[in-house]
Amino acid sequence: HSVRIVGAPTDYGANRRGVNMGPAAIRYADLAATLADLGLDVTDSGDRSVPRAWTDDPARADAKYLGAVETVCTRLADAVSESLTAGQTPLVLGGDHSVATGSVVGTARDADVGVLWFDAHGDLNTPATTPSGNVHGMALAAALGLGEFESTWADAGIEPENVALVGVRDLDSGEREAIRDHGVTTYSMHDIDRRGVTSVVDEAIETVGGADGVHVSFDLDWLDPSEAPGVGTPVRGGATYREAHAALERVADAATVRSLDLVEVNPILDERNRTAEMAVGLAASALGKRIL
Ligand code: DIR
Ligand code: MN
Ligand code: MN
Ligand code: MN
Repeated sequence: HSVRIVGAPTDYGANRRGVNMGPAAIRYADLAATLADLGLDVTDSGDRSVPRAWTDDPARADAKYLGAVETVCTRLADAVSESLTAGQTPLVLGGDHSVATGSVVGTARDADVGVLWFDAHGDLNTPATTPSGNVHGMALAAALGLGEFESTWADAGIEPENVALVGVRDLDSGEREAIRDHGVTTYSMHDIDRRGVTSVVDEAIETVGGADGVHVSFDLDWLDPSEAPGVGTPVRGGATYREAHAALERVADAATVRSLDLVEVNPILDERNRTAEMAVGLAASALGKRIL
């Protein structure tokens, strides 16, 4: 089994500078060696180039740096698709979560895929509903072609019934409406409390389908901030270390992981790179590491 690391060092989708250093931090946490120890054949394709947009032009308060985000996503979609054509599972390192629109577009090209979105947040805002103007809070809406994203990404090939949000605990009112209106399967932390994470993940996998496998988009802020402090928008009450590993071990067992994002690691906000180290351990679980 082969894996291709694909860096996407951008922070245009987030209000916190520093998340663009996420790919470097995750590499320094020994990603490649850790995966090679599992017997995986690992290639690192380096980082996608990111435009140098020091000013947002044309400035849009309701979708900051949208042009730069779309450029990165277009490049990333091609890199993800090329990796799959070469028989290598793309492992995308963010960068803020806006890059996931590119990952989903690339992985769903000429394929039937389900999407599992592990996040404290819904990432279902559009420019019309966003409270922040940050495009990382719109990444899933963009991949679904909702609102004004109909004109950019509507042909991504992902429908709401192919998507499950897992473990959300901070939704904006426009996101609740999007979930209701489009029927996006959503499991909150409350569901995980009641049913246990493996039962929730099993159901999510069944729900999203995907004859060609699932795309796993993993925002490190899904974890509790006590486990993963190096993120821009921490929310209390997140997954424990063990819940996160159990979730991804279950994904590795019960689904085919076609592609994987690890996003929102911000080394400036981190403690001695522990959030990047967490990301590396979780990548190993998602790609087949077993305790025995
Ligand atoms: C918030 C935060 N819902 C927004 N979203 C984040 O700005 O749209 N997503 N942080 O990961
Ligand atoms: Mn996110
Ligand atoms: Mn998030
Ligand atoms: Mn498709």
